[in-house]
Amino acid sequence: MSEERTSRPEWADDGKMFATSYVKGNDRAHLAKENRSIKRKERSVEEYVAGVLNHDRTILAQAITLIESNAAKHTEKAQRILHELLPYVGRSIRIGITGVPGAGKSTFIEAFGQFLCEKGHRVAVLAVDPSSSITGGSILGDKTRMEHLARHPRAFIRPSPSGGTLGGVHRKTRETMLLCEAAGYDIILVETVGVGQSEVAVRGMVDFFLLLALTGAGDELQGMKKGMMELVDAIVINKADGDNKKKAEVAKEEYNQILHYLRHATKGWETKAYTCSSLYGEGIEQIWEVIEKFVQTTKQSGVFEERRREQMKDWLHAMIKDYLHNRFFHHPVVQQQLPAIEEDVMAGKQPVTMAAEQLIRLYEER
Ligand SMILES: Nc1nc2c(ncn2[C@@H]2O[C@H](COP(=O)(O)OP(=O)(O)OP(=O)(O)O)[C@@H](O)[C@H]2O)c(=O)[nH]1
Ligand SMILES: [Mg+2]
Repeated sequence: MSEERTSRPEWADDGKMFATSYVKGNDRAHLAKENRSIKRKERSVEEYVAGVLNHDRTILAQAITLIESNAAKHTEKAQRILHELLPYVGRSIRIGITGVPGAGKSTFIEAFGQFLCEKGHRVAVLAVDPSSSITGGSILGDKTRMEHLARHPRAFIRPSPSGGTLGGVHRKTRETMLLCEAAGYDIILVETVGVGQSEVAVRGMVDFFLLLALTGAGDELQGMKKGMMELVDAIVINKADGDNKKKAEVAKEEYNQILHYLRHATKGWETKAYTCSSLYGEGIEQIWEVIEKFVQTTKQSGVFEERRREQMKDWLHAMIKDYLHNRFFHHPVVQQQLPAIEEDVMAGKQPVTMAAEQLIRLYEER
């Protein structure tokens, strides 16, 4: 065999959904095929925009791939697409879901997502998984856990973008969210695993933030940071079924007692605890009622709009910081001088502030 290299098959969407690969055969045949595939994928900005607005899931997925690409050529095109779609974004309820590994996030989203689809909503599920930016990530496990939802014609599931910095992952998720809205998804669910940094980021991109918790709350409550509870709009004790049902009710009361003394995440909204069983679909409807009430209340008070406006401003600032950070650390002068200055600082030969100022001056003078 002349070619042993393997690559992903054409039909593997953006190459993240399937773990399949094939061995290239006859050289010329595969070259022709690749050319065709590139041509096929090289859509114009207009084609992407029209496709997304027409709810074409294949084109939506391809547009997201452009957003996720780190190639300058793709970024530029993606930004033009986003610009065209701006008038069509924002008409959704954005819901963040967090919880420790095993809390049942995927199971909850499977049940909640199906419930919403059956009510006539169109649901997009996105994930912010900080680990996937390091390990490359895989939604394979989640795809099987969200088996039914993944097949639902009104649902769209997209794994966490892999590769790049945490800031990059957040930007991509936000922009993907906007694309999904333009494609008619009126409920956006953003899942994140509970590890601090990402929760703050997800709070910054959603309207309603939900924490899935477990019983055995005694320990968990102790370990759970007050900061976390002040970040969310509802705490849902999951797995309230079987032997666990009573314990879940007790945990709910305990949480409510503590919540009473904490600051609420959203002005004019009291964060409370609830129970549900994602596995058996119990309590799912009530959670939707809570969210509807939240949207109604905050829209009436203006808090809903105000938060979204603030989020846009924060996003802008975060982007600028990210950009400057990258420019600075990739600058040849900084790269050349930094090691020595680091050494000086670590050896106590130079105060940190002075060292920082010196480096920044070098960078600005370049
Ligand atoms: N009894 C019961 N089990 C549940 C419930 N929800 C989830 N589980 C189980 O808990 C385990 C973990 O659920 P997942 O949905 O994978 O949890 P997760 O939070 O997505 O976990 P990570 O993706 O690892 O962060 C699975 O074995 C589920 O079947 C529930 O309501 N009741
Ligand atoms: Mg999961």
